[in-house]
Amino acid sequence: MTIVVIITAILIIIVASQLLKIAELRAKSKGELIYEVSEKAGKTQGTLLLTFLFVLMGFFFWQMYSWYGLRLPDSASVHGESIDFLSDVTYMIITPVFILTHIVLLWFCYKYAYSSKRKALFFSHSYKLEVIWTITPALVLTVLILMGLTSWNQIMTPVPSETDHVLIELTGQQFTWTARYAGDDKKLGRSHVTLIEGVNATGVDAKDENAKDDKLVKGEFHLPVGVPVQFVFRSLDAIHSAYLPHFRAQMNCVPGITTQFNFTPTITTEEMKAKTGNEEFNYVLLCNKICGAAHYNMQMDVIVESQEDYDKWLAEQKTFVE
Ligand SMILES: [Cu+2]
Repeated sequence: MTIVVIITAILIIIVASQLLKIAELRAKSKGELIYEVSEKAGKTQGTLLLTFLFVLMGFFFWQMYSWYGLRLPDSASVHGESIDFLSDVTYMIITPVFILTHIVLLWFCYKYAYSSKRKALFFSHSYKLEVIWTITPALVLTVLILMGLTSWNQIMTPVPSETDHVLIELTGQQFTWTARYAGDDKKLGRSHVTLIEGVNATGVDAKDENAKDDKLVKGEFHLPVGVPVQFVFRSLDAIHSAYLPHFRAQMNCVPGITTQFNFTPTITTEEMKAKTGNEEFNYVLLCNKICGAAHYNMQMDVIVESQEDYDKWLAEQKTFVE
């Protein structure tokens, strides 16, 4: 069947090109100039491009209007505000540029469509113009990239160990997440894939002193509001990506190495429910790397709550070694 379709397509192309040749020969024999663009053809193309401008702009504004409400709610982390600010600034710059350049591009196609009454201006180059359109985007991009790098450095610097913080390891595997809390010693015990056995699904070394008070959690994990959370990421199989959209955080989980990220939650789950007017609202940890058949279902709920509620919840969780 596939071969028949391919052969048919090839035959159609051959027939079309032969028909075109016949038309050219016919025109030539009548003394017509075959490669000359007629004024009518130019006008038609110009009108089509102008129509496309209206369709494009119509669709652009329509999607801005109808999909605006689908954006994420306000950032629920400290650094997320600077990411949102960067995103807003970028959109404020590129949106007018997009609209203006497309209006000019497509309007000119219509306005200056070929006319035998007009001669095109020969214009080889202008240093002044070249300098303007090189320097302007370069300056804008430099400012945007410098702003981005500053935010990136703030975000990626690990929380200093002397600062009061929560240390959590997130391990991804097809198709589930496991969270491990460092416990009272604030240190995660050693872990290795070769130690995976039975309930020890992430390969924590039970003999390591630091592992004794570690707590493994599935399904949902809790965070105290206003306290920096240092995350360490691992993967047991494919590459996964820990994505916490409401906190504007994402980091790849790569087998064989650990990666890290930290953020400070600013809004509790209850406050966010009130803010969004959605009683069902829940922060989520998702996998954002297509890692296999059940990738879409690889998620964990995140509960942000007061320090007291968090302490109470954590106390109820069992330590790794009992
Ligand atoms: Cu995954």
